[in-house]
Amino acid sequence: MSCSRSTNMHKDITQKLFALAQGAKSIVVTTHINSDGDGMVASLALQMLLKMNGLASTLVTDGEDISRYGFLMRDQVVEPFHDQMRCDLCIVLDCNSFDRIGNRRLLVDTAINVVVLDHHVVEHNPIPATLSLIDHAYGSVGILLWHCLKSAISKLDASSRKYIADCVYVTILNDSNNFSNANTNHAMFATAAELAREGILPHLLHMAYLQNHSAKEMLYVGKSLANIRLLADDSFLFLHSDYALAQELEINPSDYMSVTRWVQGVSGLKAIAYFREDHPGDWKISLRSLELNVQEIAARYGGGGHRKASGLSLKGSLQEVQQIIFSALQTAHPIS
Ligand SMILES: [Mn+2]
Repeated sequence: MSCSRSTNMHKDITQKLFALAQGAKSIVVTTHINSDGDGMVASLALQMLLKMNGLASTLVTDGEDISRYGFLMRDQVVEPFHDQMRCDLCIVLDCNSFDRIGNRRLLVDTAINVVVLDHHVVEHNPIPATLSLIDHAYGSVGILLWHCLKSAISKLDASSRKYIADCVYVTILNDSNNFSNANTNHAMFATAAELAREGILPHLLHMAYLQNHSAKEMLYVGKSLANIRLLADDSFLFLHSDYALAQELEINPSDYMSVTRWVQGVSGLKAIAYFREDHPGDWKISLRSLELNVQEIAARYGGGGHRKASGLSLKGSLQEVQQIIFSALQTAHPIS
């Protein structure tokens, strides 16, 4: 890991980004499918930064419910993707692959210029970009924005800076799971200290973002936890939420927070695999391990992420997809 590097070598791309933005008649900011509190919230921050510089943009979603970011909404311009959408400049955050952008590939393919800002390892189908900054040393893409657009952010008034700091802090809460994931490091704390200096209130952001669960969501989590199974001499923990559960509770599972966070820290495990059935036979799988390289497994099946935390999609019955993951974990490489 090049963690120490990230504290010293932030590359400020403000000039290049703003040159592209000023030359564009229309700007889209977007992120990966199954958006999360890093990509989506970093998009909110970037839209604000552009707006404060007189540059209008549209945040294009996949149509997902983004109400859980309601506490960060300030007249943002957000539109779900449709086929007729076009833009001069398409800025993609927290994603560098066509595999993770879904139908919004059309926006990238037809844009005059594309900017990719990300902190994931480059896997399949990289998105070609006019300007790209991809560095896995950053704990969240929000942290990347904070440092690499610093010369623009520092010129904002105090309240806009505070807004962007709030957003960046939420991206940290999301990607570090409240400073508990393996990406928590000196650079992340140093960034958090800078954000605190801008006046953010971490306890309120924590409550608004990480503790904002409905009773229904807790029921979904609880019923998923009741499915815990231990395999391979109790070294693999598997759990799942099937489509029937989502239907029973009348929820869209992809609108909910990660169930894996509730099993992180279970002692004696080599790996955790969480299986979520979003449509019948259509499983989104999250892999977590401190010992095994789960990114290799995810990449083999068209997914991606980080060595210790990755995701992929598989089709089949629960038994079938669990067998695939079980075999892959048994032959997985240790993290060197
Ligand atoms: Mn991220």
